[in-house]
Amino acid sequence: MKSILKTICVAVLGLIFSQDSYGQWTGPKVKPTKHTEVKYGSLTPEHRTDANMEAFRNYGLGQFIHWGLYAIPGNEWEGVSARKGAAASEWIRTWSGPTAPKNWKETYDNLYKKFDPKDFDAKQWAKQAKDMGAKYMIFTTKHHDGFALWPTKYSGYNITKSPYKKDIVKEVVDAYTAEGIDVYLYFSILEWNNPDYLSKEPKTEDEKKKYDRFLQYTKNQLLELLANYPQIKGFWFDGTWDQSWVKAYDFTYNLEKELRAKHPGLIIGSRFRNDEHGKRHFDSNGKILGDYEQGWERKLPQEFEWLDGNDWDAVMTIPPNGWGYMKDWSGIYTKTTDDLLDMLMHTVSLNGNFVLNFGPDGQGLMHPEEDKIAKELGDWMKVNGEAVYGVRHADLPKTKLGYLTQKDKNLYLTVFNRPVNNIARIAIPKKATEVPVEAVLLSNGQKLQVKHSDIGLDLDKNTYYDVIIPADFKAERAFVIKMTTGAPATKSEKLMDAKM
Ligand code: JFZ
Repeated sequence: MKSILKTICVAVLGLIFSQDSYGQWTGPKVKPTKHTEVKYGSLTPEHRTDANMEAFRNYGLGQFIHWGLYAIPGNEWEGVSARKGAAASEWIRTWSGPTAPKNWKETYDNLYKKFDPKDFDAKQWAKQAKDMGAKYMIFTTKHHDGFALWPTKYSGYNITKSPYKKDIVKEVVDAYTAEGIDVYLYFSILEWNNPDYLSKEPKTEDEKKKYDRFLQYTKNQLLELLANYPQIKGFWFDGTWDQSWVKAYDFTYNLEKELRAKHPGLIIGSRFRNDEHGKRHFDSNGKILGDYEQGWERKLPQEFEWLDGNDWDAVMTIPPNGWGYMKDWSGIYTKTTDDLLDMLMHTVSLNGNFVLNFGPDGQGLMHPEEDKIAKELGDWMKVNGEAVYGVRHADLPKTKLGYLTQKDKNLYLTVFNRPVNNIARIAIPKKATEVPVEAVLLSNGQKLQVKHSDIGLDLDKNTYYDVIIPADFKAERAFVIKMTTGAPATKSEKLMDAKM
């Protein structure tokens, strides 16, 4: 019986996630063929060109921080791991099954009485992020557990009730802003323990009354965040998939309007709200809702075309899943600095921002492995950041060697797969008017030889430029070849196509 129930649950969850959340982004998006009337569509143009949005486009690398009560258990309780009982470390409140501690939810909901991070130093975090090369950061003001890290007037379940008492959101916003890092606030609509919250569409009078109260509370909190922290650049919304929220499209449309009016230039991703037909992220005509695509979570698009010209961010965990602190990193694959650099370059080469998540512990310290990765990424970015910041997708054939990015007349090849013959061969369309003419290694400034190799493959639309990597050049990680482009000095031969 139990196993049948489990199978049904898994199947239902699978359906929900495959259709609504995952399936939609793991391949090319199919644009609707017939036009649908949409009244509650996007409130902003598809490609905003204001200064804030241009800054967003140029960030390249960001930092996500998931911090809240879940940092105290760190994915375990009294020596028992929650790995088999909860979906992720920040979801530990949902721990169920044979490994779950007795009265666990009650224990969790009382953790705030112990939240007293003695080592928390927002300035230290901000300095680390700066050294890593992050240009923006996203901070969890309130996750699904509903606990607010700022002294909100609209709920008693907030930081002032903890022994720590002080406004953590303010400390974070101030410290990062002082380092020149733009701040975005993560905000979960969904709340697990709010008696006014419900996940299905409110039907009865009582449900409607409660949910209306919940909507008002959400609005109050958001306006409060804007009033308290006017420096923020945007919101990163989450927990917006429940039917209650989906059906409240009239309210959410007006709320977005109000937030934007209160805070000109505000950036909001596609996860905030849906149209009146229940379409999330993209409206019924396939038009993006909000300023950038916010669905690339622990996954990356394979093809540039899939993005349809939209701005986007990819948010990534170091462990396979788990955004909040996890004490124990053993027995799971945790991404290496090289893995993350590959994902970073993959992302920026397709015009996205790569946002790496950190989950500090209950005292406010990063996991030692996170410290190590931040340092290694920073060391790499100091040398190669030019290939990451302010660059665009290069409209050239893909290369197996790594990733191409471009800024004006500079073309960057970040080499992950160094060829055994040390010849980095770049395919350029024969008709191109700009081709690589000069090349240097970003790591040491060494000038590299560039040769035109018109290899003449039948029916090939490309010609080739070879950059010679010095055989004695040693690289511990991916390295960047910076090329300057100019008019081709030699023409590509027009060869006769073979007759068959
Ligand atoms: C959500 C949260 O539930 C999670 O705890 C974390 O904060 C993460 C950043 O966001 O998780 C999601 C949300 C959406 C999808 C997957 C995980 N999705 O659409 O595929």
